[in-house]
Amino acid sequence: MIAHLGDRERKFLYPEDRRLAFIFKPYVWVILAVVFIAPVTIAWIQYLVSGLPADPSLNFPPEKISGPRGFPAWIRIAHWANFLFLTLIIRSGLSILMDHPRLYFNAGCRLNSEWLRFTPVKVPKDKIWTAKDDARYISPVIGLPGYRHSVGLARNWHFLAVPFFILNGVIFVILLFTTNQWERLVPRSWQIIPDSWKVFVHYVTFNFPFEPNGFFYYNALQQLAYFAVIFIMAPLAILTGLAMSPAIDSRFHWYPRLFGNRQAARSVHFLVMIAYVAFIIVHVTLVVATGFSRNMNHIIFGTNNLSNTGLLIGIFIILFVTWLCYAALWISWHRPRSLQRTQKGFNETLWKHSMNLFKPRVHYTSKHISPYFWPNGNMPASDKWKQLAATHFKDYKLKVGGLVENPAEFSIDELKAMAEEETITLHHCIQGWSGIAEWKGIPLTKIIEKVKPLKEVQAVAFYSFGEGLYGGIYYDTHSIENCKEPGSILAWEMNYQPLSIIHGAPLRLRIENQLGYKMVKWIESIEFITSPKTIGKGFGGKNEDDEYFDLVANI
Ligand SMILES: Nc1nc2c(c(=O)[nH]1)N[C@H]1C(S)=C(S)[C@@H](COP(=O)(O)O)O[C@H]1N2
Ligand SMILES: [Mo]
Repeated sequence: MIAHLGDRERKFLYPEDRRLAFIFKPYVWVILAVVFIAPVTIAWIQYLVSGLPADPSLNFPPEKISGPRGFPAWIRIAHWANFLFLTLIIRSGLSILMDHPRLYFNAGCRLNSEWLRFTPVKVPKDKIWTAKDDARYISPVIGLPGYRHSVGLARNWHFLAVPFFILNGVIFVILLFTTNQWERLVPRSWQIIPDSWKVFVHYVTFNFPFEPNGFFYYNALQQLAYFAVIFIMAPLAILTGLAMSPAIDSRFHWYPRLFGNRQAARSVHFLVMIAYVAFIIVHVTLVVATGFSRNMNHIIFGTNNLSNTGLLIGIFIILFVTWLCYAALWISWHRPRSLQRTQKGFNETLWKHSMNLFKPRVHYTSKHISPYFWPNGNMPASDKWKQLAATHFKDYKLKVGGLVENPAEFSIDELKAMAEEETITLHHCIQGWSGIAEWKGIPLTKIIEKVKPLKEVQAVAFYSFGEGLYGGIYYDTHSIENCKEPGSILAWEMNYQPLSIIHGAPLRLRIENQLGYKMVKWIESIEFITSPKTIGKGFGGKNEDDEYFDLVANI
């Protein structure tokens, strides 16, 4: 799939070290034991001591059951649409996950505090280890689009599929409650809990319970599982997903805290994915084991008979979705720009009429500052920058030009004399990590007032001394409105210390309602422009150009 790319890209996407790992913190093993082994053990003890509990399904012979019979077309369509969207969402989610293959419960991603890592690598202490170095490879058979550091493409798929997944779910739930179909899914008495336990004891002791015909009703555990998938897991997946967005954190600061913080939300988002995968495995196994042909007729034709046609069509649908997965992979690597633009087409409009109507604000205090802050990006290698760094940037001048009335150059001392603003914010890296830091620097509005951009200026480009991942000067652009937001500063200070070399000395950008890749480090110059289309490859920044990062950078 990536054979047509350049050497440099291929080496990065398909590295020699492609190992994955699953390394839990010891306490996680204890929790896993309690959550999984304990119920099974208790069920076995109950079985051995007092025998098999009565099967609750036998209390409800089908002729006594009122309520829906069979599955109308809208349920069958929603079921298979959901299959497609979940496939896209889970596979692209795995690619996103591998770009920062560690899961935490603390907002700052403290070193060695991850409860689970998918990489065999321990962060080395004796050299700079950036978040990009840390990204892992995942096979394109499992991830979409797979390989290593394909987070940009993966997010495009994720955010393209999510609105459709939600729409499908909303239509499904509305129809569920405007018909009598909800009666089959929604438990109406707490009796469901002890009944589910009894069914569970049957399953785990390999005494298969009486199998109700799903056309009429489900057994208690099955009902509970379907209920949880629709009314607990799906909402939780959506809500934790939203909690990771910089646009939401900077506007509704209370929101990510519902889950603890951004990283806890990310961990829960992952756990919901695991629950989905576990559900799918059990669901498919039982569909196969309990009358495959009949079950497939239920969900394909809405009929209740033993013909094999439903099964054949079901297999055809599964093959078709597999083919779509392959097509998605091909599009990712051969038509990445169409993908990037389609995603933008949907989500920019959605965002414009929702999130962007609210004002972003800055909210953290010094007690939230993270002890560790992952670094990212390639350090500048030019002699010019090295010479400036050697003399602590005393000869450095920030060049500001482009479409302005008064092009100007400023030394750091001159900037410091003009104005300063301090912020404490949560940094949202697209790769998944975050960190809270204090920043101090000059508000961009002050520079804008000094140089007086011309009327036609819509955007501002920030150029770095450093290069992008695949070479060429690192740059990014912002709308002029975003540059005027409170907290939009060129920072020379981080956590009350002069900005360190690795975090972007002498100056770096902070624009807080955006993802981290928009915050150019090691800034050499600023240019006022009419449109981002006029520079680089025209997509708004180095990462958007070369790594297909989101064109809507605040999701
Ligand atoms: N010049 C330059 N600036 C850059 C990058 C880069 O690669 N080069 N990476 C960006 C990304 S992806 C992130 S997440 C932040 C990381 O900032 P930090 O290194 O201070 O954590 O810097 C941004 N600025
Ligand atoms: Mo990033």
